[in-house]
Amino acid sequence: MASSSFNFVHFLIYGLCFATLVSSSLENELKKPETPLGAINDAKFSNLTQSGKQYVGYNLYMSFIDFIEHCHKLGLQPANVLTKEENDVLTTYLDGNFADPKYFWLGGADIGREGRYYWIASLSEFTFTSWGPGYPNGGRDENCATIYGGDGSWYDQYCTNDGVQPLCQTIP
Ligand SMILES: *[C@@H]1O[C@H](CO)[C@@H](O)[C@H](O)[C@H]1NC(C)=O
Ligand SMILES: [Ca+2]
Repeated sequence: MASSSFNFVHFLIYGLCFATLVSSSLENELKKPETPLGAINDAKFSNLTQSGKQYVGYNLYMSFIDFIEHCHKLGLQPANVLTKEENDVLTTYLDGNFADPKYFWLGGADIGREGRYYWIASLSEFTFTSWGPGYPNGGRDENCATIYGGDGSWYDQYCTNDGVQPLCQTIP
């Protein structure tokens, strides 16, 4: 009698310890420190634009939705290009620091409103553009914008294409 209640008390104590261990390791899992800004893959940043932001591209390949979340998780924004000066800074950076084919996602899409591209981070419509001749031309099939780092021209692309590199920016 004494022995079985002793065992029961042990059972309770072990159970409580186990539950505490599990819950504290779950808590550690949730409290993972945030990744420092852009700090993966030895990321190198572009020069500053006049508006005070820097672009950062990665030698990774992913779909548009994964790209948007990639930048967001790093505390950055998907890249937007608001002026010719920004496109020039960006193109110099991409051309000088990445190997071909260097197609990068821009943070813009015409999902939901065919033909009207907007920047994901601000929801504002494209004003400056640098579309390649004849682009965008993919209609309702191609709804996400890319930039070719070799010359700074833009192309619409299938948003699900997972062979495009992510391009983020610091928040100016
Ligand atoms: C910064 O600008 C200079 C002058 O245009 C250029 O030579 C250099 O490659 C740029 N640096 C980066 C990281 O793009
Ligand atoms: Ca489209």
